[in-house]
Amino acid sequence: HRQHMLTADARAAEDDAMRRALELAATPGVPLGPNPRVGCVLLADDGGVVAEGHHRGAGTPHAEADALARAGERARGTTAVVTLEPCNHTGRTPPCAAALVGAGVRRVVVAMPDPHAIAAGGAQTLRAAGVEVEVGLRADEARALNRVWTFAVEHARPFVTWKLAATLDGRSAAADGTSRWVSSEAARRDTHRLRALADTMLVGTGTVAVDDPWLTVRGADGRPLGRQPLRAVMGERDLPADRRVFDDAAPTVRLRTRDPHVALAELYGRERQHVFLEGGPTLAAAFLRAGLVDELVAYVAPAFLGAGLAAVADLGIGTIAAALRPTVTDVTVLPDDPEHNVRFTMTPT
Ligand code: AOF
Ligand code: ZN
Repeated sequence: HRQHMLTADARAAEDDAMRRALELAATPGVPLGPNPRVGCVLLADDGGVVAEGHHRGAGTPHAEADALARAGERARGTTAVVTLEPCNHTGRTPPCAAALVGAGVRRVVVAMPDPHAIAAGGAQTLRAAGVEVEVGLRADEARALNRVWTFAVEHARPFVTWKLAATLDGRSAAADGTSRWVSSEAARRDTHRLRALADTMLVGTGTVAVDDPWLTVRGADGRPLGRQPLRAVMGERDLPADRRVFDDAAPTVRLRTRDPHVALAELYGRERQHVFLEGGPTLAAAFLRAGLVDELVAYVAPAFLGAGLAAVADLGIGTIAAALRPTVTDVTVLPDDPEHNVRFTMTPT
């Protein structure tokens, strides 16, 4: 297909529109998952904005459909600038590629291709209908915007964040099993902020038996806040029904397996995309050994126990050269924390 020669002005207008579409996609309040965040801007020939749209969560119109509805007849002859390749499938809503063709859109500029096999193929459908398509404008920003969704779809499993809290000697609980106050209040607040970004809390049966955590997202007053992530308890051992994870503050599933691959496959089947792994040491070691930790968040408290439970169980490492050394992407001394806890954010290498 012959592409129009774009003038420098037209190119600049499309780039501005893509920046705006990324901004629209990130509109606060749009629920995270299972759908990606997507934005769309329709441009007239003179570079003026005809309409804007964005996606507002699973089951609601896609960004393109939202923009087309706002534009009405004025969509004819426009250039659609979209952060994700228009979908080609009938899912919870009709296919956007066909809608763009039907509305008479002349050109489509896309940031990133759709990694979702069932939805992909929109660019091809558009080209076959005579619409010009360009893919790749600000692709990195679009991927970053939907970092977790993109990862989950590309790997057909949820992204896994392992969170640990430990003393300077790497202990997560004292010899008597008490672990509540290893990290500071500031660190625990920060943990709740991160929990709220995930859609699943994952722990082993051991943690439920011993620590009896709620695994809910709570505010400063200790009350559960807003949308609660799914609680998943992995392992074969039976648990007493009176454990806190079985209360009605949030849904809970049992994953009766010891294999992290199997557990993640089951969670992906339930449209889970971001697992927050919160313990204990056996489960953490199993995920690390399986290469199924994608991000590590470690809260380190300036305290010593000298005995007690290690943050992670045996990894089969016998010599210093074999140490696991994740890449540190951020180190923060938690602000306003009289206990000076430090948060490391890391990615495995
Ligand atoms: C969205 N919003 O703006 C675009 C999406 O079954 P559905 O209708 O919920 O479709 C979900 C898929 O559609 C999604 O995973 C992605 O591949 C594609 N495009 N999805 O939720 C949008 N453009
Ligand atoms: Zn769509």
